[in-house]
Amino acid sequence: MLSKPIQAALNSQVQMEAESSQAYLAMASWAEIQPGLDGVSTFFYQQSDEERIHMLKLIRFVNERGGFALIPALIQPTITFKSVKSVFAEFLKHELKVSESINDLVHLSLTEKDYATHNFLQWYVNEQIEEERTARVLNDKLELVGDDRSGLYLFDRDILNYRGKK
Ligand code: OFO
Repeated sequence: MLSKPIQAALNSQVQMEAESSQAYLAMASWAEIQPGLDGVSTFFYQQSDEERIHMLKLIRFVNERGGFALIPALIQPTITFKSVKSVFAEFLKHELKVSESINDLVHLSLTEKDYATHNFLQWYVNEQIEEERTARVLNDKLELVGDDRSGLYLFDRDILNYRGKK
Protein backbone atom coordinates (compact mmCIF):
# COMPACT_ATOMS: atom_id res chain seq x y z
CA MET A 1 0.00 0.00 0.00
CA LEU A 2 1.28 3.47 -0.86
CA SER A 3 1.53 6.12 1.82
CA LYS A 4 -0.28 9.38 1.13
CA PRO A 5 2.92 11.40 0.56
CA ILE A 6 4.31 8.76 -1.82
CA GLN A 7 1.06 8.59 -3.74
CA ALA A 8 0.94 12.38 -4.07
CA ALA A 9 4.57 12.53 -5.20
CA LEU A 10 4.07 9.75 -7.77
CA ASN A 11 1.00 11.53 -9.10
CA SER A 12 3.02 14.74 -9.45
CA GLN A 13 5.55 12.75 -11.42
CA VAL A 14 2.73 11.45 -13.66
CA GLN A 15 1.92 15.08 -14.37
CA MET A 16 5.55 15.94 -15.05
CA GLU A 17 5.92 13.10 -17.56
CA ALA A 18 2.66 14.16 -19.27
CA GLU A 19 3.97 17.72 -19.48
CA SER A 20 7.26 16.43 -20.90
CA SER A 21 5.38 14.49 -23.55
CA GLN A 22 3.38 17.60 -24.50
CA ALA A 23 6.44 19.85 -24.49
CA TYR A 24 8.31 17.53 -26.86
CA LEU A 25 5.27 17.09 -29.07
CA ALA A 26 5.19 20.88 -29.49
CA MET A 27 8.89 20.88 -30.38
CA ALA A 28 8.27 18.11 -32.94
CA SER A 29 5.42 20.02 -34.54
CA TRP A 30 7.39 23.29 -34.65
CA ALA A 31 10.39 21.51 -36.23
CA GLU A 32 8.16 19.77 -38.75
CA ILE A 33 7.08 23.05 -40.33
CA GLN A 34 10.63 24.47 -40.52
CA PRO A 35 12.47 23.81 -43.76
CA GLY A 36 14.88 20.86 -43.54
CA LEU A 37 14.40 19.82 -39.92
CA ASP A 38 12.76 16.42 -40.46
CA GLY A 39 15.38 14.68 -38.31
CA VAL A 40 14.82 17.04 -35.38
CA SER A 41 11.08 16.65 -35.78
CA THR A 42 11.27 12.84 -35.78
CA PHE A 43 13.57 12.96 -32.75
CA PHE A 44 11.03 14.93 -30.73
CA TYR A 45 8.06 12.84 -31.88
CA GLN A 46 9.94 9.81 -30.57
CA GLN A 47 10.91 11.64 -27.39
CA SER A 48 7.29 12.60 -26.81
CA ASP A 49 6.23 8.94 -27.20
CA GLU A 50 8.88 7.91 -24.68
CA GLU A 51 7.61 10.38 -22.12
CA ARG A 52 4.13 8.98 -22.52
CA ILE A 53 5.54 5.53 -21.75
CA HIS A 54 7.24 6.96 -18.63
CA MET A 55 3.90 8.38 -17.57
CA LEU A 56 2.06 5.10 -18.20
CA LYS A 57 4.57 3.09 -16.17
CA LEU A 58 3.91 5.38 -13.20
CA ILE A 59 0.13 5.19 -13.60
CA ARG A 60 0.18 1.40 -13.68
CA PHE A 61 2.51 1.23 -10.67
CA VAL A 62 0.39 3.55 -8.52
CA ASN A 63 -2.77 1.58 -9.27
CA GLU A 64 -1.05 -1.79 -8.80
CA ARG A 65 0.07 -0.72 -5.34
CA GLY A 66 -3.44 0.10 -4.20
CA GLY A 67 -3.29 3.82 -4.96
CA PHE A 68 -5.22 5.89 -7.49
CA ALA A 69 -3.31 7.41 -10.39
CA LEU A 70 -4.79 10.78 -11.28
CA ILE A 71 -4.83 11.76 -14.94
CA PRO A 72 -3.79 15.41 -15.11
CA ALA A 73 -5.22 18.23 -17.25
CA LEU A 74 -3.21 19.25 -20.27
CA ILE A 75 -1.41 22.59 -20.14
CA GLN A 76 -0.31 24.15 -23.41
CA PRO A 77 3.48 24.02 -23.59
CA THR A 78 5.73 26.49 -25.44
CA ILE A 79 4.78 26.06 -29.08
CA THR A 80 7.16 28.37 -30.98
CA PHE A 81 10.92 28.68 -30.73
CA LYS A 82 13.40 31.18 -32.04
CA SER A 83 15.98 28.63 -33.15
CA VAL A 84 16.98 24.96 -33.11
CA LYS A 85 19.52 25.90 -30.45
CA SER A 86 16.83 27.27 -28.17
CA VAL A 87 14.79 24.07 -28.57
CA PHE A 88 17.70 21.93 -27.43
CA ALA A 89 18.62 24.29 -24.59
CA GLU A 90 15.03 23.93 -23.40
CA PHE A 91 15.24 20.15 -23.78
CA LEU A 92 18.30 19.95 -21.50
CA LYS A 93 16.80 22.34 -18.96
CA HIS A 94 13.66 20.26 -18.86
CA GLU A 95 15.50 16.96 -18.39
CA LEU A 96 17.54 18.42 -15.53
CA LYS A 97 14.30 19.43 -13.86
CA VAL A 98 12.91 15.91 -14.30
CA SER A 99 16.09 14.39 -12.82
CA GLU A 100 15.76 16.62 -9.80
CA SER A 101 12.17 15.54 -9.34
CA ILE A 102 13.11 11.83 -9.62
CA ASN A 103 15.87 12.35 -7.06
CA ASP A 104 13.41 13.96 -4.66
CA LEU A 105 11.08 10.99 -5.15
CA VAL A 106 13.87 8.52 -4.44
CA HIS A 107 14.70 10.43 -1.28
CA LEU A 108 11.06 10.39 -0.19
CA SER A 109 10.79 6.65 -0.83
CA LEU A 110 13.68 6.10 1.60
CA THR A 111 12.34 8.40 4.30
CA GLU A 112 8.95 6.63 3.98
CA LYS A 113 10.71 3.25 4.04
CA ASP A 114 8.89 2.30 0.83
CA TYR A 115 11.45 -0.04 -0.69
CA ALA A 116 9.17 -1.29 -3.47
CA THR A 117 8.79 2.27 -4.75
CA HIS A 118 12.50 2.83 -4.26
CA ASN A 119 13.20 -0.23 -6.39
CA PHE A 120 10.67 0.84 -9.05
CA LEU A 121 12.27 4.28 -9.27
CA GLN A 122 15.70 2.91 -10.15
CA TRP A 123 14.51 2.50 -13.73
CA TYR A 124 13.83 6.25 -13.83
CA VAL A 125 17.19 7.06 -12.26
CA ASN A 126 18.95 5.17 -15.06
CA GLU A 127 16.68 6.64 -17.70
CA GLN A 128 17.54 10.17 -16.57
CA ILE A 129 21.28 9.47 -16.85
CA GLU A 130 20.63 8.51 -20.47
CA GLU A 131 18.29 11.42 -21.23
CA GLU A 132 20.61 14.01 -19.74
CA ARG A 133 23.52 12.57 -21.68
CA THR A 134 21.60 12.71 -24.96
CA ALA A 135 20.52 16.31 -24.30
CA ARG A 136 24.08 17.36 -23.42
CA VAL A 137 25.62 15.68 -26.47
CA LEU A 138 23.12 17.39 -28.77
CA ASN A 139 23.70 20.81 -27.17
CA ASP A 140 27.47 20.34 -27.54
CA LYS A 141 27.05 19.43 -31.21
CA LEU A 142 24.97 22.54 -31.82
CA GLU A 143 27.63 24.63 -30.09
CA LEU A 144 30.16 23.26 -32.59
CA VAL A 145 27.84 23.91 -35.51
CA GLY A 146 27.35 27.58 -34.57
CA ASP A 147 25.83 29.46 -37.52
CA ASP A 148 27.09 27.03 -40.13
CA ARG A 149 24.10 25.95 -42.22
CA SER A 150 25.81 22.88 -43.66
CA GLY A 151 26.64 21.85 -40.10
CA LEU A 152 22.98 22.16 -39.19
CA TYR A 153 22.10 20.05 -42.22
CA LEU A 154 24.41 17.28 -40.94
CA PHE A 155 23.11 17.65 -37.38
CA ASP A 156 19.58 17.11 -38.61
CA ARG A 157 20.60 14.21 -40.82
CA ASP A 158 22.47 12.40 -38.03
CA ILE A 159 20.40 13.29 -34.97
CA LEU A 160 18.70 9.91 -34.59
CA ASN A 161 22.13 8.28 -34.18
CA TYR A 162 22.87 10.32 -31.06
CA ARG A 163 20.08 8.84 -29.03
CA GLY A 164 22.29 6.53 -27.01
CA LYS A 165 21.48 2.87 -26.62
CA LYS A 166 17.69 2.96 -26.83
FE1 OFO B 1 10.67 11.06 -18.60
O1 OFO B 1 12.41 11.38 -18.99
FE2 OFO B 1 12.55 12.87 -20.06
O2 OFO B 1 11.50 13.95 -19.14
